[in-house]
Amino acid sequence: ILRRQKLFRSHFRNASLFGKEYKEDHMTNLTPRIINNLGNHKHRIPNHPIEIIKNEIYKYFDQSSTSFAKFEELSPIVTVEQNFDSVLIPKEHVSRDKKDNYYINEELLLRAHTSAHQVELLRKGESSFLCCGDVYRRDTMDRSHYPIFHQMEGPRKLFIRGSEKVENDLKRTLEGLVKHLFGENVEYRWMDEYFPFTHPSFEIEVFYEGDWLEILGCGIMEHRVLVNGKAEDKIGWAFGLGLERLAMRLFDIKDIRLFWKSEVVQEQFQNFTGDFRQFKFVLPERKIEPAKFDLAFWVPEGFHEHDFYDIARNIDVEDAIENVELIDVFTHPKTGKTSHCYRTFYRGALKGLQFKDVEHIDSAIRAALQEQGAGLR
Ligand code: FA5
Ligand code: MG
Repeated sequence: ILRRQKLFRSHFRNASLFGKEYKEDHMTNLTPRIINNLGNHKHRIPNHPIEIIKNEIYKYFDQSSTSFAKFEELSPIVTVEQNFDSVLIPKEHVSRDKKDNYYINEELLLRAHTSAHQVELLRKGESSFLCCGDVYRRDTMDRSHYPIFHQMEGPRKLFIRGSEKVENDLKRTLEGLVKHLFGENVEYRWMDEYFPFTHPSFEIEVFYEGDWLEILGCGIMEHRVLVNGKAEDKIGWAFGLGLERLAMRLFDIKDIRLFWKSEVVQEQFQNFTGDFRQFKFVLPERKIEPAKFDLAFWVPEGFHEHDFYDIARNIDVEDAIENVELIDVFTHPKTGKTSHCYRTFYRGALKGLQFKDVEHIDSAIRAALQEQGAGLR
């Protein structure tokens, strides 16, 4: 296990986050890649598609009779208590797992959702608000997943307890938002969901170019969250949505890496007219197929698929990897050792790659795996 943490810890030791030093421990799993991008968020960059969608959502809520306070500069460094306990996520819940989150140490992590700020804002006496920020999750590697993305949380629109209109208000407001973004004729559906902090809970899916796409989670706030927020005499609802998901659909952005290619994105969105339903992002045509590299190894103890993706992302700072598939898992009948085989697809989001660069990344990934105790096959 000590070996496994080497990659993370050796780099973390000298790192400070926003100029402050933090103690490291057995939970520390931040990588240099993430540390270097901390605070490099997109929701406050003028004409960035994430900022455009954010403003469009603001516009919708600003039309209503209630006024919404806006928060978009809260630090992404939150306590375990904020991210999980304050919103009633049980102590043993899988979503707390180290394989899914970037921990600074056992007390602090990079927020995995903007719901981490619900209780904090309630306690300040806020009642209707929108809270936007960068969130961090260890996850798979493909065209729709990136370890940093943006969420918008809100509004905790509070009513006097006992009001029956809450669920109607939630549905009416969010249906209005969906129509505002996707147009009056949008096809959408309500799905039942589960979140520890809301009950009942729902998701909205939008039918867009042939697919049902989950765009937000929401529900009536659990009483205990309101108690934590010192608003126990109230009742209200909340939602959380992913800005990349919306931007990808609305602007036809087919690869999530493009949000990080600032110059190109900026250049195209400079001509944005404000009519976001007419505007499409134009990707230069690419005829090349991705280059495929397979890598098989005996996994060190406690190794998780997400560890591979994090190692790859840490090395692939220019985002040459389009996606990775775990194509084979096998346990040796005699030794009991487990082997994983990953297929990595290399292709730049914008331009072609040099074969030597790809080989360079591939061998660096191999070296990093070996350093963590993986037995290459
Ligand atoms: C949440 O994060 C809840 N905090 C949402 C919520 C808030 C529910 C308030 C109730 C009340 P979830 O993990 O499903 O839920 O993410 C919410 C939205 O974020 C998703 O609907 C999706 O639009 C977006 N999202 C989630 N994971 C990713 C990802 N890996 N990449 C891009 N967008 C994502
Ligand atoms: Mg969800």
